Amino acid sequence: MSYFRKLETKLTHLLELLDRAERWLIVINADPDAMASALALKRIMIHRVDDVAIARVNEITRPDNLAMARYLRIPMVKLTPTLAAQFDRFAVVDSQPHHHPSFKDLHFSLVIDHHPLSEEHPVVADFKEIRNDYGATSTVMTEYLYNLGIRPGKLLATALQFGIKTDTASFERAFCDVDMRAYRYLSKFADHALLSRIVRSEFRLHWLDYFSRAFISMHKLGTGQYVYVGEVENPDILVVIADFFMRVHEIRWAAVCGVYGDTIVVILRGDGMGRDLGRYANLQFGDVGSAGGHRAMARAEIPLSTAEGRNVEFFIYKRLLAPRKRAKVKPEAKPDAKADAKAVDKPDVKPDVKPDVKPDAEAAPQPAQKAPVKALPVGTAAPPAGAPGVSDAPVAAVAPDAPVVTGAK
Ligand SMILES: [Mn+2]
Repeated sequence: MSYFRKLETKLTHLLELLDRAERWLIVINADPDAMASALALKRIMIHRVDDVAIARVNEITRPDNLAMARYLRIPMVKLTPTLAAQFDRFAVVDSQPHHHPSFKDLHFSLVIDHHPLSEEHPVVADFKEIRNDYGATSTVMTEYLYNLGIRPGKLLATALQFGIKTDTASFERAFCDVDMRAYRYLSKFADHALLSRIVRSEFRLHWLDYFSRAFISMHKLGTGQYVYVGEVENPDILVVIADFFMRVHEIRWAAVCGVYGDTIVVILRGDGMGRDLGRYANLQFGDVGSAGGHRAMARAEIPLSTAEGRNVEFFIYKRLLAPRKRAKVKPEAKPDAKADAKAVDKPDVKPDVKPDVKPDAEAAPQPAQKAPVKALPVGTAAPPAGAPGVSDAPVAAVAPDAPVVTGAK
């Protein structure tokens, strides 16, 4: 039985490119699919070239990605010009040369990816394989290993499984038949306990400060919950908390609010079946900031000055409760200002991933008019800056593998 397509010609071309006198550097924007694909390519190259190493252009901060790198012993160094100067040839997997500014200075001889090709940035390389129809580059790499007769070791097989699992969101996102076949094939060699250990590395210790703040400032809003976290060093933690609340059976949707610098950020997550959160966000906040998104995930960003010194927790709570009609929304409201919030919020979201918005004629928002306005419990005001959990560390840019909280203590 053959699991995969026959790749003889393709792989002959690949092997012809590998010269025993040359040193190769595999460059990645490290996420699970990229790390696994790099590991597989390294395995293919290792006895065929003088040396091969993996370099990443980003910091890894997501706990599951850190766990993957640690438990699967993925050897990686940070890409620097000094490092690059020590290599003769460059490969990039799970990305294309125009995807990251750090790739720009390198000439890539090999590109293997599954993101859509861009007309503006055609990929030029001695060897290229762009499988837009595949859910993961790890699938392509599994086909290569299979065709080359290389049986993946335990760590490599586990890495490739995690790459496929992540990029297809455990086969809940777009995937094709061969992704599934590759996953099944790899499961013969992978370590299942190790995989679940990685999958279950979901949180980081210093995030728990934010969780404890969230748990003491929960306010029921109909079938949902409004949660106030206070000042955050990175708004991505709000996404982590909102996703966490969506795992609670009784909670149909959650609005998680925090203050990031001089901006109030509200992250909304829902089960996709109830209210349209993108429209809700726009109705409640479109007049004072940028607000919008999809049915199940939305975001609002409001200048802190809008609260005019009022208690931010209560200010947002009242806004979430207020019945609003579309007519009241000012025309300058930007409904889709953050429609691509997903690209910021979610890990591993690639250009080929379609938003999970389902057309729904009954998408009319249902502002929570009926929920009674309750006085907020005492002691739920925003913790002052410098309070436990509010790090003084400089705020780092959002890492490509967001959601993350960087500048960890
Ligand atoms: Mn990928």
